[in-house]
Amino acid sequence: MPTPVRRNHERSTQAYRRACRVIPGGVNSPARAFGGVGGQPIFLERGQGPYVWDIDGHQYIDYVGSWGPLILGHAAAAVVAAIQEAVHQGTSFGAPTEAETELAELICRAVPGVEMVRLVNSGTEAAMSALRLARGFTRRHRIIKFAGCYHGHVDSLLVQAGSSATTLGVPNSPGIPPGCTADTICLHYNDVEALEQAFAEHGPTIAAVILEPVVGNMGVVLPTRPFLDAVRELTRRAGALLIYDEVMTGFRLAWGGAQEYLNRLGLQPQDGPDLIVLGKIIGGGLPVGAYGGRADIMKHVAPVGPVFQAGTLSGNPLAVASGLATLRQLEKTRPYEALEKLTSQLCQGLAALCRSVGIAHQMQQAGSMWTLFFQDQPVTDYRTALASNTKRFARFFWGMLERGIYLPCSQFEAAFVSTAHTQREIEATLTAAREALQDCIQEA
Ligand code: KE4
Repeated sequence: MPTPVRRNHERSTQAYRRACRVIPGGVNSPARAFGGVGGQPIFLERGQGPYVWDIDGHQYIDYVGSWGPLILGHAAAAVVAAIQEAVHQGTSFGAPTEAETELAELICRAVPGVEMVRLVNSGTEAAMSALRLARGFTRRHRIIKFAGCYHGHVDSLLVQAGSSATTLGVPNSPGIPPGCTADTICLHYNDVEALEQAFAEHGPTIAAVILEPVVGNMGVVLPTRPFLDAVRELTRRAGALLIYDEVMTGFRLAWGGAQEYLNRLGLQPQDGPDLIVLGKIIGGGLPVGAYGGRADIMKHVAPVGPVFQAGTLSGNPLAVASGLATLRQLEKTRPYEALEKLTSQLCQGLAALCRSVGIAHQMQQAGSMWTLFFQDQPVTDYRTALASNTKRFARFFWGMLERGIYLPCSQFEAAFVSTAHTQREIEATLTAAREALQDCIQEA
């Protein structure tokens, strides 16, 4: 099989060396550091539709989409126009604007269970604020999270991947005092028994359970119905709050996010979460996060209530204009069925190619999110995710990159299809994958 002429990444190499002198690891987020695939990150300089170009002039079909925000593709006309119009009015005032209310109203209209919402600047800030609100509202301290779910770099959530037993959190980063994680219980996703045990032991002290309702951060993993039923029933019974972290899935899986998507699959319990965390797509590529939910809970947030949270640039007009333009386009076009269909074509094609060369694989998809796990068992939690052949993933990643396909640089991430991707990009991706998978066999 022809292996591609290795692309020249000379300018990226120079840029990386220069960046490393002044930025830790040369990147402003470790997710971009290529740690999971080896080598050095390539530096990008332009995006248009489903494509990005690196500083050595190479073009790629992009399945990262800035890690989820760019559901409309790069430099979508409506988004660019909205930002251009807004920027001439000024970038930020530190005062309320009507556009923020319009974005909040749209989110309340779209996301089931959101009666009020507060805009912030990132998914991390939204998750951190939602946890503080849950603790303030319930006057309890304990939080339950699940290994493999990521909610941003919140001190209290950076805990070891728990064993199946109820493991009180141990920080998994220096700089986090043990006290920050002492009230965090880390369980395995889809593990109903461990959840029941945790509530049996700690129920009256649990403020909230937070989870990704469809996981993207260990690769794409779907919940089971019994798991979501247990999460909802146990929190309700114990007087704890249920928080859906939809930073990745909000406006990604459906107009109503994961709740609507899971409902269609018969996986969403009748009663939804009490609070929802949002980010990524609601900023359309500019920094916007949000948390919202029941009005009686949200009214505990300052200045109405005692739970403090603030932010200089929260809801700034530029980011809100970008988010509003994105969501209005999604509301108008409702591209979700078409997105899922195109993504299924890609996923089925990749799975067929793996079968044709005899590579163990698990193709896991939710809407326009997908992960090709290199292993032979379904991935249902962090333990099974970690059983994947990450060396083979790295080989596949580089084989695809050299053939002009830009995938997330980790086996434990979701890839994304945008509304800018067409049949053409899917076919080109499958052509590249046919050769890249052959390389994987030779390198096994
Ligand atoms: P940010 O603070 O990065 O905006 O959002 C944190 C966050 C919260 N919740 C979920 C479900 C998320 O996926 C994220 C961020 N996702 C990662 C990618 N898996 C962002 C990439 C990065 O950290 O650079």
